[in-house]
This record gives sequence, C-alpha cells and structure tokens, in this order.
Amino acid sequence: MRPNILLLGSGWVPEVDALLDAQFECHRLAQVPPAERAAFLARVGADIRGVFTTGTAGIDAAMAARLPKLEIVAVHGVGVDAVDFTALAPRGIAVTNTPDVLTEDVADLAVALLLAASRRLPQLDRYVRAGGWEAKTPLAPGRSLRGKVAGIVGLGRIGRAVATRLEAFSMRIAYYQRSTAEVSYPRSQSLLELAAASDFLVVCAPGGAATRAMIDGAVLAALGPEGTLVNIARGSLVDEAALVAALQAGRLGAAALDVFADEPRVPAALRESGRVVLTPHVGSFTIETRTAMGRLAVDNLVAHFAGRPLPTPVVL
Ligand code: 8YV
Repeated sequence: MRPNILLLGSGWVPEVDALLDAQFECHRLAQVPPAERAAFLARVGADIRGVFTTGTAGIDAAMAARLPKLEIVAVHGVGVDAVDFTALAPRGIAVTNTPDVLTEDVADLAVALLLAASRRLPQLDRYVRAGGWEAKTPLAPGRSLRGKVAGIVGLGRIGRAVATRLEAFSMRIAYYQRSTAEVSYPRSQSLLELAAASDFLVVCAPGGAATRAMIDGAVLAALGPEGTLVNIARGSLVDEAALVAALQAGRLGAAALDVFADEPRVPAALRESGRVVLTPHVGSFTIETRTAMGRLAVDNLVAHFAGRPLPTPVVL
C-alpha cells in the first residue's frame, strides 16, 4: 500500500507532481474548493502519513492535529518559519527542507532588485512606454553602486551569496547577525548601526519569532532618505506599516521587495508608490531551481518511507 501524502500550497513544477504521483497516493488540498476542505480532511486526514508543503504554506497546529498518523513534513523551500514545530516535535514528526539548491537564484534576485531600485528600472520602463522619452519629460537619474555600502542582514548561505555578487559591483559589504561569521566583512554591533552605515540594506535572515518586525521604523530612519531596503527573505521581518510610513514621509529612499507580510496581499500604499520595486515572492522561481527543490523534497519523502536517512532534515 503506497503512503498517503497531503499536498499543501502550490507553486512546484509539473515534473514534481509526476514524481509524487509515481510514489504516493496524493491528496491535493489546493484543488479542493475552500468550502469543502473540512469535509475532505475529515475523509482523508486519518490516512495521511506525509505532508508536502511550501515555505509559505508550511503546516500549523490545527492541520497537524487533523493528521494523527503524520510522520514527516517535507517543505519545498528553505524557510521553515511557517511550520509549527511545537505541534510536530512532541509527536516525533520529521521535517525536511530544500537548502542550497535555491541559494544562487535567490541571491541573483536580490541583486536584480537592488539594481532595479538603484537604476530605477521600473520607472524607466514606464517612462519609455508612456512616451516620456519622445516628449522629453524630465527624468531623475539613478544611483551608482560603486563604493556604496551593502548591509547584509543575516549572513547565512543566501546572505553570503548576495555579498559575493555585490563585491563584483565594487560595493563595500557589512553585515549584522547575532553570531559572528568567519568572514572578512565587518560585523555591525546592532541592526541599527548596520542600517546607519548602509546605502542598501539587504534582508536575508530567516523568518520566525526571533526576527519578527526587526526592520522597524528606527532601522528604516537610520537607513535614511537616500537608503534602499531590499527584502528577499520574509515579509515578517519588516514592520510593513512603518515601511509605508517611512516611504510616504521620505524618511526612506526606496524599497525593492519580493516578500510581504500577508502574501499575496500587498498594501495599496506600496502598489501605488513610485519608490518601490515589487515582485511576487519569486526568488527561487526558475525552472531549474524549482525542479531541483521539488526533487529534493520528494527524495526526502521517499527516503523516509524506505527507512533511509533523510537527505536534508531540519535540525533545530
Ligand atoms: C518559495 C521560499 O516561495 O525557500 C523558501 O523559503 O520562500 C521559496 O523558495 C516556496 O517555498 C516555494 O514552494
């Protein structure tokens, strides 16, 4: 009898669905109309032994409670902040994620956002489309990167990959995180100190209770009217109301954001702002990386049910 798997969220490539269907009895919650989900879970919940979920969907305590035979949660993503470990750990439920395979593409998007904000690519694109060039409408210049300070918040795998790329633009790198990393970049004593020293603050730290709203009004004010916030991590790290207020008051220069507090909802004030670049949480969204993430998540499930060691367990 093939193990029953519950799939939460969406966003993996079709090849991954095929891999899952080849190994497991798959139950896809996203394909069930919202009004019918409770009945669906009441019907299949007791048979579910594995969950395949995304970094943003995760699994909460209420869902875990409906799955009494749950043994493993495979997260298609590196971030596990949406997984309720307090509900899973006492039951001995394993959690896996997909580190490393997405590092380079997420770092690429951070740099793309930083460049888009500094060189004002969305504004320039709109300018050309709207005929501003032919009409000789005045145009504001961008800002160069050379010699500027990129402050990296969280120098983990992705933070380091971002730093390496930005060094190639002759930027100066600084960072802040609680522990000191074995790198030659200077570590600021506090997030506030890093923001004050930075022209671009690039948020790469994990989400979760420890980092919630750490980018607050004071940090944004320290980054300043010529500073730019780049966030490719989690929306929860930023106090979004404070961000909107800082942009509106001109206390912050610009923001380039791939992640938001309440995805997929983006505050109207951000959507209407001329100082922001917005993307819909797509750091890992390339065919290559999403295929690699999906395969790794499936490999974890297969290893678990074959009694083999998990390729990428999350160890807290
Ligand atoms: C995806 C992510 O949005 O890896 C993460 O933590 O946020 C992303 O790669 C998501 O997990 C895709 O399923």
